[in-house]
Amino acid sequence: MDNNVSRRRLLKGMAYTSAVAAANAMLPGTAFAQRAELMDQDDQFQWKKTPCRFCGVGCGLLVGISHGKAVAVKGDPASPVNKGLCCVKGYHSVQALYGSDRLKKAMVRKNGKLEEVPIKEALDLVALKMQQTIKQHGKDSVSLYGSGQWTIPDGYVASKFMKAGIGTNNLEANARLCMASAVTGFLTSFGADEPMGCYDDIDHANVFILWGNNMAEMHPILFSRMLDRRLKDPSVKIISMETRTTRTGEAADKQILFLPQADLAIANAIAHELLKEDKVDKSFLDKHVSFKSGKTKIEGHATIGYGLEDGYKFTDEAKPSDLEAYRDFLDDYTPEAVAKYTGVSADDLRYLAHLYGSKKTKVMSLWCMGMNQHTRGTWINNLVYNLHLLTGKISTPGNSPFSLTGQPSACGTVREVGTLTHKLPHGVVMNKQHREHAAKIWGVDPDHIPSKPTYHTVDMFRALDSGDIRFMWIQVTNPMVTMPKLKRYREASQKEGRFIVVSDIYPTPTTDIADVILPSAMWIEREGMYGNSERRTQHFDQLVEPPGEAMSDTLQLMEVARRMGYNNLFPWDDENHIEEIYKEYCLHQAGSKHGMAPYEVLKSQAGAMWPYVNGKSTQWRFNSDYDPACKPGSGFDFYGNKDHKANIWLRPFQPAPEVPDNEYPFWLCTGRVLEHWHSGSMTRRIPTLHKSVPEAYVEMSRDDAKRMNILDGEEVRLVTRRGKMNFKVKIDGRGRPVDGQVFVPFFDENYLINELTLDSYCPISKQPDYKKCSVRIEKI
Ligand code: MGD
Ligand code: MGD
Ligand code: SF4
Ligand code: MOS
Repeated sequence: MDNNVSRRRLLKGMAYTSAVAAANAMLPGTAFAQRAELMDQDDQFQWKKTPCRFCGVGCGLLVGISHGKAVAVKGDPASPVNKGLCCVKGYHSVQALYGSDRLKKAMVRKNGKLEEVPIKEALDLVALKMQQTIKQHGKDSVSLYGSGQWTIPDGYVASKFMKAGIGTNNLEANARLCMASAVTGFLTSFGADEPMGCYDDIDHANVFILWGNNMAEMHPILFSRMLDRRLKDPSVKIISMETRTTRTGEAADKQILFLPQADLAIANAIAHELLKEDKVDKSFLDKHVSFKSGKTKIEGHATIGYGLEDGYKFTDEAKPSDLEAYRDFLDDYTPEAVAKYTGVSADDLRYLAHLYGSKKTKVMSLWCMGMNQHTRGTWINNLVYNLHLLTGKISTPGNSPFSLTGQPSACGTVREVGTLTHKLPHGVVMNKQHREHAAKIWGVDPDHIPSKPTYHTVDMFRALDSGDIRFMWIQVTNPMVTMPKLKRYREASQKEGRFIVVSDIYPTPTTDIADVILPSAMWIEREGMYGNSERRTQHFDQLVEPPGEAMSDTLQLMEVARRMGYNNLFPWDDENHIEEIYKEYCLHQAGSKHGMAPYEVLKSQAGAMWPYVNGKSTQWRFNSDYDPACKPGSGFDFYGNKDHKANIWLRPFQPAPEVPDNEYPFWLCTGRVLEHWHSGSMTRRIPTLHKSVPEAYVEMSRDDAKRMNILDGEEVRLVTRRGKMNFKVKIDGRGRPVDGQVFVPFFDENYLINELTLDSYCPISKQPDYKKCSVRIEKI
């Protein structure tokens, strides 16, 4: 496609303006230096507050505006999240607004070629196509695929449009690829989504245990906050469990390498030791914990039950259990037995148990994609909660199992507003009362909202392939880079009779397959809110004008919905629609368990945390000293569950669906690097960031390379059961895999690693596992 070629040329030929190697800025301490420099600059700009547009840490930024352009960034000292700090992506974030190939005009495919049209015409066409498709193939033949980078109003309007307007549950978001296991983990253990603690836990904990989370690169400001805590109190310990050596492991007091998928057994071994050594909090267990065993039934082949398509049946019912049954269950997980297949020594397993169990420690566990992108993602979330529940180290300052989010509003928009097939802004579609609650606020008949979920993300693309879905509108996500087993889904989108609409800010491999491209106004080119990892909602005003005819995703959705006749659902005038939408959304969440801070509060301060009750953010949920939803004086009250107790789950170790064998002898892991954001569409247009990591590569261990006679920088071919691709080898780079494993980042659209990854997923959360499949390395 000519579009494609010209984009490649542009990205390759970009002028490299800055000589600062961004990689340096990740070294602990440098962030502080940069901040000081920026603070020194005199006030020639107007500084306006906004949350950062990139990761789920949700740093508060001050953006310097001059002559209608965003020209500088500094950390907002008033933000309790980052206290004035900022990482390289934050500092350079405003440059993402100004790439020279920003989409400014709508485009429509005519006779195979994309042609510019006025945006009103493109919106007419989208509405017409949606109506025609519904008429011909039914409501469930149209779908909307959104994002954890959607603002809260985008997600709210999307949900209202699909569920209250059209009457279909064909709404999903990319956070399914990211946060779904975290959600099902919370729901099965506590009956309520999102962390009980908050970032202030970092300032109270004295032991940090990371479960496969490369925080130094992915959550850099929280990582600095943790290092800062250790500087102030040298007895603080940071333990990084990881499958390959990263900057996080290097900065930790102790690194513990483990084999992929082994985390399940490790968590059980720690629990085994805690019980054996009597390091459990008996009174907490008696009062606040229920035991559950999963009656897991998988029918069919052994590797089935991982969301592959061969008609498996997976059931996971909860049966009541007890402490004695749990003790028996853990017999298989002695440190010696577990050491044999996890790569972790029995001594290290005992050491971890000692840290969790010691009376003197306040423990914070942290994780992200290592545990969530996992075919037993729900289970491993449960198993880490078990450790905090056994020891009663939860919901108090510094004692905190903390599931980190990735995207700026994966929590705020996808999980809270509920832009998923089974969700509503409050509750789930399967629950009649929840449907009635939503329908009342929306002013529709409750029966208009279908009670059955339709397709989760992977299934939605499979339905596009089968033809059950004919129309897909994609906003703020780049699935033609980021879906697993990509080739199949790209081919699906190109089949006869499929119509794809893409809203983006730059040309991408996803706009390449579009029939209509809508140019979007991004971040501070419109008003909005994001919700970060610690339940903090943050507001930003429109600070600059969007380019050309670019329009916010909220307005695009409303414009199409109105053209389809749903005017009564979207009565707000364009001037203050964001305020009105947010106020309506708050009606869904009202109450002491999930009340949201009023619009005016969000406008005036650096965010507020829900449950926001009586003018106050709640920092620690389920603890009656802090959380007004708890029964007063109860100590702890896990009110998400009917019995007001949290669940300890008996969950076994099970192997990954695809493991290395003779034909494909290596593990392939994929993930991120500090300088790039996901598919790289924005960060590859920021010269400093692009220059620091200009191209994807495969990381290999020095010994494997030596054994195979492969040199650093040499090209090799990676082959999986799904595809093959050539990469340059990187040895002893920033990340260092152990023998038998390789790692490839996914930011580079010229190397679509997802053509090689596997689309199997956790059968409970439906989140795919991008962290492991088997691969062969061929010399060329
Ligand atoms: P990844 O690179 O996806 O990052 O943040 P992370 O999850 O920290 O995952 C790498 C980790 O997976 C490694 O540390 C590895 O040890 C672990 N891992 C591999 N296999 C296993 C396993 O079997 N079990 C366990 N427990 N761990 C394993 C992701 C986060 O980053 C997300 S979700 C988003 S949306 C954001 N994206 C992003 C970005 O694109 N760029 C930057 N710079 N920051 C980002 N922050 C967020
Ligand atoms: P992004 O690059 O964040 O990746 O995957 P995606 O969401 O697909 O895509 C965001 C798109 O929105 C970009 O094209 C950007 O240009 C555009 N954009 C930016 N601002 C706006 C806006 O305001 N409006 C509109 N309409 N568009 C905008 C992320 C996904 O990737 C995630 S979250 C995870 S956790 C998965 N991780 C993962 C992995 O670890 N390994 C591999 N191999 N693949 C993965 N894929 C998943
Ligand atoms: Fe932005 Fe995340 Fe960096 Fe904070 S840590 S500045 S939120 S990318
Ligand atoms: Mo990754 S939400 O998108 O956390």
